[in-house]
Amino acid sequence: MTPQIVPTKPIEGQKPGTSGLRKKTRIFMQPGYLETYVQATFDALGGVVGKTLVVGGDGRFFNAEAIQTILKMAAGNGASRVIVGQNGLLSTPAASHLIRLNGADGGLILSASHNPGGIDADFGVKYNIANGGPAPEAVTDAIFQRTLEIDAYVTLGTPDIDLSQLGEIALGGMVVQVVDPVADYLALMETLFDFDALRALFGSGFTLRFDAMHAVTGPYAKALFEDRLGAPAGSVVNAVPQPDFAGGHPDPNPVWAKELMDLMMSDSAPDFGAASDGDGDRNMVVGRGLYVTPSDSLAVLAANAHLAPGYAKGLVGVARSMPTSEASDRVAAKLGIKSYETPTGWKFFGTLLDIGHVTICGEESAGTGSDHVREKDGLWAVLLWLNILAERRQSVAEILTDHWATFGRDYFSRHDFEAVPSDAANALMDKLQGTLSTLPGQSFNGLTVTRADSFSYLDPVDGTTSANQGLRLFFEGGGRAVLRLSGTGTEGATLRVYLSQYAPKGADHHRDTQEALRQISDATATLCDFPDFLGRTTPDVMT
Ligand code: G16
Repeated sequence: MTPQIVPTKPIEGQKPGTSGLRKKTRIFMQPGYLETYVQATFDALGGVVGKTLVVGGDGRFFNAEAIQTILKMAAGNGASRVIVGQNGLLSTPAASHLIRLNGADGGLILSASHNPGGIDADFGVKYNIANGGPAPEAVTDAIFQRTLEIDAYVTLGTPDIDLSQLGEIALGGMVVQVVDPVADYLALMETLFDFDALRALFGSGFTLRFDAMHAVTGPYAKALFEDRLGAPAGSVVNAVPQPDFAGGHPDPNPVWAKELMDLMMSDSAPDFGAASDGDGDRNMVVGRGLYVTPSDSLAVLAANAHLAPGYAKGLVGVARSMPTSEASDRVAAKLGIKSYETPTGWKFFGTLLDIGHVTICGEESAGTGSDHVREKDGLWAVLLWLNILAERRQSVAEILTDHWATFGRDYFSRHDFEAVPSDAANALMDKLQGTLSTLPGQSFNGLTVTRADSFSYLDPVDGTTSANQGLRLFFEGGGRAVLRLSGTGTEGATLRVYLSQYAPKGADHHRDTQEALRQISDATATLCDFPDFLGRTTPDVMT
């Protein structure tokens, strides 16, 4: 079979964001668009001749077609093997694991994560490197450069292949290996957690509600919680992945997982509630009557991880993204281990994990994970919580109360202004950046700024600097506001305002979160002139 060389044109302005390239599905469906981006990726890697890749996605609209395109292109470009999930499905953490397990050269993950799916919603392509993690900036920059000059892509003119049967299929000179998307991932989880203790927990009548949000974690969660660990049938809901996520927004937070939140705040709440996103890397954790912020979840997991077999020897270090609250830093300080503050984006944790400087990482954007893969991992976080609950035999609320009494509480909330005209968002950020040095000492709504800067990160491994990673305002009394433009949106700009306030040991740890953050929120709105730039002061989403 002779590869076909198909002429194409550069696709300008398609710079990969925080997590690969995300666009409206119809953009990806334009003839030659996906092909051009995938060829640019292959070219930027120096070609894929003789290489092994992992390919899979979260099952959203266009997943199946895109996978067929990629398989034919990989074959046309001379790859030797592609490992693909049955029916094209792979959660992001499972894909990361398969890359590592099989010593693959890299992988392509098709997902727009927590963004909605459908022909009028979002699609995405992300390249992961051989460590199983998202490509670093040097690679995504090279892909971007290549999209600007590319003039042809290579494919194989063959019919689609059947991905519903496990086994190997020849595609030209390449082998397509169709694997069970769940099996290897489950086996990995079994090495990290005490499955006997978890079975005993469910056996004792412990109740769980896991909301898969009609996305990829459904089959994983059913196999894990109901089949292996004995949670009653029906503990996992919305478990069948659907191309449009049943019209929902598969983002596990109190706004988009409202049904679960309502249940957990009601009299019929189970002991533990959790949800995961489109591609299974994010998580939400809720106790009876209590939502656990991702920042607190990271801190609690870091403080208690040693209770699970995979972390019994303790942690080497903990990393968090800059906008995430400082709660995990306090745990690291008490444990006498290193803590790291990185820019937003899981790729920055990859290098720290590779050199063994950290064991656990987490982000305010509902991501937590460890050195077992190089992606955040929603089900892993849920299992670690369950393992901790099985050992401590306390409720989520008791564990949190105890945690705050020991470390103090970092009240935290993120306020998002969505679909802001890009010009307005950029103007706001530019103006704030320009005035940063004048802010210390000034008061806004009665609150004085003590420090203001633009976050910049020096990667300890490759020595690269990532500048302009968010503007930070520190206030008297332990409050902080961070402003940053999202890198995962597909419409206009999303301005994220991350607010935190430390309440030390002995302070009131049971206030309403928005109330506890009100003064910082008001001061930030005044300082940044939200009404002037955005025409509004109320965010679209508060999590
Ligand atoms: C992606 C990255 C995360 C990052 C998030 C930030 O998440 O994988 O590491 O925290 O983007 O999103 P934004 O730039 O919108 O704040 P995901 O789950 O969308 O892949």
